[in-house]
Amino acid sequence: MNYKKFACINIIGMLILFCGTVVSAAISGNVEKNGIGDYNQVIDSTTQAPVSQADVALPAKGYHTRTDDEGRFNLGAKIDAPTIMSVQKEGYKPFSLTVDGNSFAKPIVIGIEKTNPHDIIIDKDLYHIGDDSYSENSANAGEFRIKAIGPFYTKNFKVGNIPPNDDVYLVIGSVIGIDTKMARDMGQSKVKTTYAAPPQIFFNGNMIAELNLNGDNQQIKIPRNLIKPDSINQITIKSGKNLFQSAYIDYDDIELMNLFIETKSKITAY
Ligand SMILES: [Ca+2]
Repeated sequence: MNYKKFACINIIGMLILFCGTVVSAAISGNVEKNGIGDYNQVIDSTTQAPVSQADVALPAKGYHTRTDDEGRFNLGAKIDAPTIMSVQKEGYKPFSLTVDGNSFAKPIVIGIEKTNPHDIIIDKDLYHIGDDSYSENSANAGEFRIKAIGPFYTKNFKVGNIPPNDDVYLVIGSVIGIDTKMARDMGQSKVKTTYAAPPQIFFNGNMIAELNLNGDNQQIKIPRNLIKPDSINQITIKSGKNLFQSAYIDYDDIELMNLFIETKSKITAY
């Protein structure tokens, strides 16, 4: 059962390091529990038991499969450029991971986590935000398959009664295609001559963060005073503009998937 002793990879460690200096909101770390096994498998990150009948998909490629009784799955689709893979199972937090051709050189084990009572799943679909006009060198442009919904995404969702002392985070499962200067400097975008302003995240009309990098599981702390309990709240994500195009407005084309709200109890020191 060696495969269960999988290594933890901190996918966004670098991200936090770089984002921390530029966004106004706190982005906290979250360790993705992935590793290498004997076959591709989805497990419960707490119990390590296999998760059967989980939906595994590459939405941009229109590819879907399900895990078997042992949580195993095969990806029958060829991955030649980074794309978003999702794993969905009732009762679990929606999971996504940016994968490329090397991701499945060896089988991977994906740990998914049960939802907490106060978690709110806002959206589990994949969206392309922008204007469908982008450079072939854009970060992950090769994988844009779905049509843009326009330069912004917005969604209303119900918030219940969140425990008053909990910290509340907006989690963006995966985002690809951001062509900021930082994404270029980090090697995520190959666009040499231009870059774009970062996408902006609004909560009930207030900007709470800017996204400078592509990556998985980006967590944005939502100031509690912006949250309207027992009422409808709104999240909006606006694509950044190409800062080197003045003749017309060119929005940065990005794709994102899995938006949810996570609450965490503050750790009390005694
Ligand atoms: Ca564009």
